[in-house]
Amino acid sequence: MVISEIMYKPASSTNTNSLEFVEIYNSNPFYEDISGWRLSGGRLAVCAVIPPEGPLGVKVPVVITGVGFTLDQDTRVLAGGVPATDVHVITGEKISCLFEARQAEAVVPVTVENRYGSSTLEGAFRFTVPPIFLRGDSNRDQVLDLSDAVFTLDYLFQSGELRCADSQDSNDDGGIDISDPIYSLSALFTGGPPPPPPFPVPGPDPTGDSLGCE
Ligand SMILES: [Ca+2]
Ligand SMILES: [Ca+2]
Ligand SMILES: [Ca+2]
Repeated sequence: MVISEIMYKPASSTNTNSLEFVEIYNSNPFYEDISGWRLSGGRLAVCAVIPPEGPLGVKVPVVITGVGFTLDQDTRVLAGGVPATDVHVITGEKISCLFEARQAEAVVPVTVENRYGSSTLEGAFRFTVPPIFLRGDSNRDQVLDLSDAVFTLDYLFQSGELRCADSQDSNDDGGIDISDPIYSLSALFTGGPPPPPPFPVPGPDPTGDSLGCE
């Protein structure tokens, strides 16, 4: 016996043929009794939220891992009861989304809902007071100068130390690479644009990302 086709939730149509159906093919030269057979839904479970914490006051991009994830239009994600936005089901085991900005520290459960039901992971995500830093100030002496670009180059190419990933992300694109010291050098010496906030005054990162700052 082979299930050769499944039409699940066909697009609505005036055509009377737009029905849900399962096509079963029996290549055996005898009848098969399928009474009592059952197609069951998948199992839905939330396993983890990555990263497990993020700052207050900004939308936080996260990836949720688990099993039984289905389709974007079928999926709702809640962080502490608040619907997440930008929900994309990447695979059956991975969802990306944005948690809405929060104003108070909290540890919240994260829930995924879809056609299989609902699964909640308690204590899945922590909203914390965001770290304060000065963008571009890689060595954390509260000033942006040549030594910061050198510090980041050292980190990238000489196994140098990482003090605050957020501050080393000079161009605020959510990653640390060669473009960051180049951005700082350009701002310092060739009239390039200054680093995005927080600069020139220390503050929290206004754009959520997976970088952190101890
Ligand atoms: Ca510095
Ligand atoms: Ca960067
Ligand atoms: Ca950022």
